[in-house]
Amino acid sequence: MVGQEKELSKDQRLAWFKDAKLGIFIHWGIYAVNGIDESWSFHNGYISYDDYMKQLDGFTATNYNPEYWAELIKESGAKYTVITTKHHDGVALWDTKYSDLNVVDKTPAKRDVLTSFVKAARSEGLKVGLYYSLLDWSHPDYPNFLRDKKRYTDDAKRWAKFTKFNFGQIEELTKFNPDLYWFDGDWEQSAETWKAKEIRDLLLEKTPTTIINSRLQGYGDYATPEQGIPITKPDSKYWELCMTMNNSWGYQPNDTNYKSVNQIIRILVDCISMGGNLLLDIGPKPDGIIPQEQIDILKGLGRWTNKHKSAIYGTRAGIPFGHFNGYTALSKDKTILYLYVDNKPNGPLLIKGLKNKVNRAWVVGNGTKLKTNVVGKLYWSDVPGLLYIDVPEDVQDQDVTVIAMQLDGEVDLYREKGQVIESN
Ligand code: JFZ
Repeated sequence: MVGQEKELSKDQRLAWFKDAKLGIFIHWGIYAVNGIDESWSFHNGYISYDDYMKQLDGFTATNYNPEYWAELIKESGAKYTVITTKHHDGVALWDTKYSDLNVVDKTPAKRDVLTSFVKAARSEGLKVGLYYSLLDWSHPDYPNFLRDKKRYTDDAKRWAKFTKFNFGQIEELTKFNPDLYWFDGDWEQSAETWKAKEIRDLLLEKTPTTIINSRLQGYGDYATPEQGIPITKPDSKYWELCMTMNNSWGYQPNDTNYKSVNQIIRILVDCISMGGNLLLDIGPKPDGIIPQEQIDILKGLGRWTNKHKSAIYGTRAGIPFGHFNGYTALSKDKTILYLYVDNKPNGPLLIKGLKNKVNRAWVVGNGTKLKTNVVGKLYWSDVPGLLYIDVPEDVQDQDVTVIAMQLDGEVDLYREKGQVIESN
């Protein structure tokens, strides 16, 4: 880079990500044809490789409508979307010139289904992330094939051939100028073997604003706890929880174990309260239709996110547990405290240990002003009183009610054990 053009700082690159809170992940591939585990089903021997690859013939994309996908994702309230450009099975969704194992050459879809989605998502104002599996269990020069069958163990020449191929495909993806790269499968090789640093340098050279998930053997930008919701706030300043709607990443009609809209909203709030993002997955059918259950969840989420925008986007992690019996978040400037009420209150809400004066409290997405009432404040003690807020039934949300409190300044908490009156 030229002298005066300084490299963007990590904070600058990740600013949109920190504010985004919700993304939609898409696992679309030939595994949707039989409705089986993406790639792992042949790797683990639940189906032979040849039978797995027969699914190529069923990937039609007949009803694929990328504009509708993008619209729906936008409607959910997501600010970004991440799509599988190539899973561990090596089947590319774009017209790669480095292998004919792609949906253009090998499936009845006969077209690049990635470019049109990237375009549609961008027209909806969504940031676009590309998922790419570093490992490729189909490539003739990749060492690992089946769980119990390797192609080779030590062969620098073959590995060099694979590396060339891998960099070739990655370079093709850079042409999309992705806002985010979501790598996967890094665990099978070391950073040195993947040339992880060179990959990172290449991506940032081509797209200086881009960001990279954690699965690049230490060369990523943010943490990705998978499936499990963290219990305490992750150490990483930037993190994202990726999660399925049922128990599968790809389309599996037998898997009806969907989380409810209410549960997903509460998981989103959980992430927000710890300063992270939720990347929620959908798995479209081989013809491009998004299953109705998934559409319903996206729309249900959209109802809530649209109503509560100010308490979602751009917020920061809330106050420590103990002050309020539930999730909280703060506005960027830390002067508005948001309370997420995910159960029916059985009396007024209680906030303890808040030193600030509350200038105004209201119901987000509804505007109703609420009365606050401080009791038990002793004039001679530093310990704040008990702050009560009544939330009338008619202003409560069907899923999670959000209360905003404008404080008289940056949030200031009493974190001591209390004033000792008598010692013994
Ligand atoms: C990976 C893939 O293998 C899987 O098929 C899916 O695409 C998912 C999003 O990512 O699975 C992983 C990767 C990492 C962990 C768990 C599952 N992990 O770090 O716990």
